[in-house]
Amino acid sequence: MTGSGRAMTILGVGCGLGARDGGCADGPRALRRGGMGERLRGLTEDLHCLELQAPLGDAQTVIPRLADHLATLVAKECGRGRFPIVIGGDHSCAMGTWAGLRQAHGAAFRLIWIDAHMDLHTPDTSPSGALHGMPLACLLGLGPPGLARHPPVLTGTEVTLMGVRSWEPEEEARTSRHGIRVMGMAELKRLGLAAALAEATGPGDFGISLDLDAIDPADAPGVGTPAPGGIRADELLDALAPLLASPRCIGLEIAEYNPHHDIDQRTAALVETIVEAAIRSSGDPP
Ligand code: Z70
Ligand code: MN
Ligand code: MN
Ligand code: MN
Repeated sequence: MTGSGRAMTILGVGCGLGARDGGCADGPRALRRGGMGERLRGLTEDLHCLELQAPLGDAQTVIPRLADHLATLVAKECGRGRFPIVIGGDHSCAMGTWAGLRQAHGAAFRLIWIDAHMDLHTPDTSPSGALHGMPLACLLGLGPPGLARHPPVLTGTEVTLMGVRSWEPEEEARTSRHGIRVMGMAELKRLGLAAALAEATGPGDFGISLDLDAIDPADAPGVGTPAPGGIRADELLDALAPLLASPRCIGLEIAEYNPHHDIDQRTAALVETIVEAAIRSSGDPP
């Protein structure tokens, strides 16, 4: 099958400064060396691939600048009518991805944040200080200057957290305070993933931010912080594919791929399959 209607740009973000295990900085490069780009180009006539590499420096300096750079690039690609797929790197890339989409996208959109964690810390509540535990808070306008997005990119009621199973009390308090819908593993099992996703997207435009640690470590071992009891990969793919096909889907982010922990390229293959689903399903121009 060739010839997709939707022009796409993959933006790799080689940065692991937001994580305690920085190995996800090598994620985009490992995927490129594994030949993902060439195979995907066989599926579509219009795929661009860009790669950002974090400069040397400390997380507090580099990550805000990288986020601004990524936001500019994402906004530019969207402005050209291209569908952005951001591949991390640690999940702090989300500060840039969704700021860029907010900049470029006229209408409101909902964000589905699929993650074992809530990523709702600010420096004063974080147990680790790791910036990949903070991107959702920053998008809501919380956190220090340079990291908090002003004006906020999203309000809590536009966000659904899905697959969470590891959090700190301050983060849970923020979900209530900001009206963030939380769907833990038990609720996903009860509703079924497809129904849960349909509820999370609502009737309008939406984006998807997938932290690979949301997936069960048996299916996605290549992450820095594996959390047992996650979403099975085949269920996620089945439920996600029709969403990625929708013209209401405005962007996709896949974060935390850490090639140093991968087993038999299992996680790399999964990333490729998800991107492939986005490409294959973009059949008809909107
Ligand atoms: C914890 C913290 C986190 C990913 C770990 C963990 C956050 N809530 N996120 N691994 N991907 O330290 O903020
Ligand atoms: Mn082109
Ligand atoms: Mn996570
Ligand atoms: Mn995350």
